[in-house]
Amino acid sequence: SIVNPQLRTGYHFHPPKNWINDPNAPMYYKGWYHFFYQYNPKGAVWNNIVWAHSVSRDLINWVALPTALRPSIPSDRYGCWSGSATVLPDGTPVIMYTGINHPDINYQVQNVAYPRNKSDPLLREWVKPSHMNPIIVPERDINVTQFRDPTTAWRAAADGQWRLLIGSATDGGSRGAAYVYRSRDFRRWTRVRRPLHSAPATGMWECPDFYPVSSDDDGRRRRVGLETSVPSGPRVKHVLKNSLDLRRYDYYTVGTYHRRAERYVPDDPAGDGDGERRVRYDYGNFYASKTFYDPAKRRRILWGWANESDTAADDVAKGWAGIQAIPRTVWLDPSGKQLLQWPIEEVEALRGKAVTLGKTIIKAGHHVKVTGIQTAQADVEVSFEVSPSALAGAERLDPALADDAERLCGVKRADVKGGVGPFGLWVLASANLKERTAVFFRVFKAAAGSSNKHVVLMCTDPTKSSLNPNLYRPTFAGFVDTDISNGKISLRTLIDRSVVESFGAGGKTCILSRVYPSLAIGNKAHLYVFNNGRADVKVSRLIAWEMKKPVMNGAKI
Ligand code: DQQ
Repeated sequence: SIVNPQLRTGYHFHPPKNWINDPNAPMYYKGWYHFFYQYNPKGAVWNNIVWAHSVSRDLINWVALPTALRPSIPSDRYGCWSGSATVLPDGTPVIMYTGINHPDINYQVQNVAYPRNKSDPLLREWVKPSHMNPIIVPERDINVTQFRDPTTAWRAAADGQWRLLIGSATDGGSRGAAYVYRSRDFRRWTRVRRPLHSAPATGMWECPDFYPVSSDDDGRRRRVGLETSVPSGPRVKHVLKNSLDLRRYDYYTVGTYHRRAERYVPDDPAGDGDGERRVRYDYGNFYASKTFYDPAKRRRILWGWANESDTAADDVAKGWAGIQAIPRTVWLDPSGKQLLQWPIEEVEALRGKAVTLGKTIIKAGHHVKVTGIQTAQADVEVSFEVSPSALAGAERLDPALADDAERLCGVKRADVKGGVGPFGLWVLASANLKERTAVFFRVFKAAAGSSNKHVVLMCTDPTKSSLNPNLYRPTFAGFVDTDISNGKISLRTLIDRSVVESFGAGGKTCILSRVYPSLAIGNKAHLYVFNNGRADVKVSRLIAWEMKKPVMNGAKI
């Protein structure tokens, strides 16, 4: 294997070995966080899919439980695919998931599973009542191979009916769609003929997610998440997320849920289109995500899967593939246009030894090493400042690239000198700097007539992350919808051996990237602040913490 075993992540969720993909049915039950995920018990490639199950008190330390769902009934004999949990008003948690019932084609139906023993807070055993399953089958107008991934259900107080979404596609598979199913008793489900929402040329919508959000706090500056059944209203919007199989990215829009019409209308219709206005949870490696409402801390938490960027042969050789991103609290940005995301506060319990950098000018073309801690596993928070007058030296934005952050970053990589930026971090860097992953901002002059005077690009450039060949090393990028006229912008990066997970401008733009250094491993991994622009950049404050290792699914109960 070209991938060193020491690159196995530490504090990002993972099982001891084998393949993992989508997060499934996250929920809070009797004091425990439950997490299920798509898992291959027999190897490090996608196959033999079952639901693995882990529990945690804090979303950081995890204990593995026995497999929750494995093929066992005619309607899931060939696979237990993704699904979600709903906690019924009497406290019963129900899982609904997609079963494959055919050996040759991925014929999809939905099944339910109930805990054998509701008084077991660990919910160790799940039963699939035979008189109920399959609970939903595709009707004649639905493509049976594009009908999967039921969401958590919500219930409208007005009529007492449950609703959930199932991902699909119409128009011969080209038009992505999310169908609403309704039920009075959580047993008999009927489809609302017109989808809740659909969009042309987006292909199959995998793993839809649909939930209310607000930007309110609890009066003590804590963001409040909303339970899934809260309706759209004056201070409440809805988010619809779909995982586009065609692109392998998770896109969402913010809009309004019209319950009576059973329709969702995005505020910005262009958000559904193909252009720049499409927003993503993460502009890097992050897919098939799912949120849940945490009643214990009144917040909404986002889980997302990050796969590997090495080769399948490497995955087999190293025996593992796939991790989950750090769970993120999500809430509505006060602009109402997008979400903000931040690592759950519990991550901070892993912070150990710290180093800080006070006010430091990083001169044009210079870099500064952050020393005193190991940084192969670290949490780094940094605030940058560019003098407002220096912003005049920002580069012009090539109109041909103005809509396409990813292409822009592909052209303007970390090593391409700029006006204001590129500035940011080199992480997982070798002592000779032959290996380094750059996470950075780059400021451009906005086109005349734009609302802000500047356009801010956030980018992760892994092209120099490893001397090893055969790695997938795409540059990842997103625009940051922020007004930088005061010159200030912040960055937080979680480093975990082969993960670089970054949150720009307080969680406006996020990028997760997988890298596999050959030199920058363990104590040989270093951290720098760099500035490859013509304007000086001030670090007003940088703190980096070493991260401790949590309990990660090592022992089974
Ligand atoms: N993964 C599951 C499907 C889902 C896809 C199968 C998304 O249910 O559509 O492992 O990654």
